[in-house]
Amino acid sequence: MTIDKKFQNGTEGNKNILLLKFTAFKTVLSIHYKYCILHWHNYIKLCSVMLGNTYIISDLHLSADKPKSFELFQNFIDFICQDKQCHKLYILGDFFNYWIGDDDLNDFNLKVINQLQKLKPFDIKLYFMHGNRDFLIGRKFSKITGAKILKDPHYIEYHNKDIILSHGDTLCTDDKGYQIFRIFARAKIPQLIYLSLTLNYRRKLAYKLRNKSKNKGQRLTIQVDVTEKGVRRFKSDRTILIHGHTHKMAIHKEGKFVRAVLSDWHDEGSYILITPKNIDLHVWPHCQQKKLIYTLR
Ligand SMILES: [Mn+2]
Repeated sequence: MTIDKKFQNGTEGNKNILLLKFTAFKTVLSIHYKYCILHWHNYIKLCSVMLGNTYIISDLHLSADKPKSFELFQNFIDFICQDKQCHKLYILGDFFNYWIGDDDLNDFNLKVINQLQKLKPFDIKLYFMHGNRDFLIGRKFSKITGAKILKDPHYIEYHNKDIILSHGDTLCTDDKGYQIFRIFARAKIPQLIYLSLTLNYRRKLAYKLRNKSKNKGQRLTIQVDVTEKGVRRFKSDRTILIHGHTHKMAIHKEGKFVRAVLSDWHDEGSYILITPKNIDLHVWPHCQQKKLIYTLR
């Protein structure tokens, strides 16, 4: 009898422990579920950054007359395709040296598009932001490459920080002539008028503009930089601003506010790698002396 009672008490106790474990598990599951329902937007955003490696590049200025930049880009695409953790690539504008419309599918542009198409089989999502040279990239390009076109600025949640992505041209507020041109060039009606011109005529116009900016090039790289006024609205202890445009690769720190600037791509380029643990700025191609330039976190 006594043994039976003990045995019964034992199974009763086990049952209670099991019940307790089940209740605890149910509570955790319900809190998790409620969090997902209430904050699903943030939750997905947070998970998406924390799940793998995110690469950010800018200002490649790809064009048929600069084979070196294309070669660097081609090698970079192969490199990120080999990274099994890579799940996102962000291109922050001025990817092409000029883009006169999605209907300009010349041999060089198709070659670049082919490189971007290599990402899909590796499940690498592609995000694209307009620069001041390729703001006419539109739906057709997006459809062919699978790139999602982002608004400038774009926010990514990262641990307890916000990563802000921007091309960087809007931060250069002292470049007043360009800021006025930007408002005009980004308006729908001027764009529709320009895109209604023949491809040949648009090519001629682009050629003229390119020659003009080549002559101004030296002056622009020295004098145009972001201003305090341009950056002020993004400044906070919990933000990391990442941009290109000025081509002045650096990491600027002001208290806890960080501004990372990507270089352009000529003889070498640069990229930012966001992993679940770190944010690093690298030169590309990798070389022993400049293996890792900065770590943000
Ligand atoms: Mn630019």
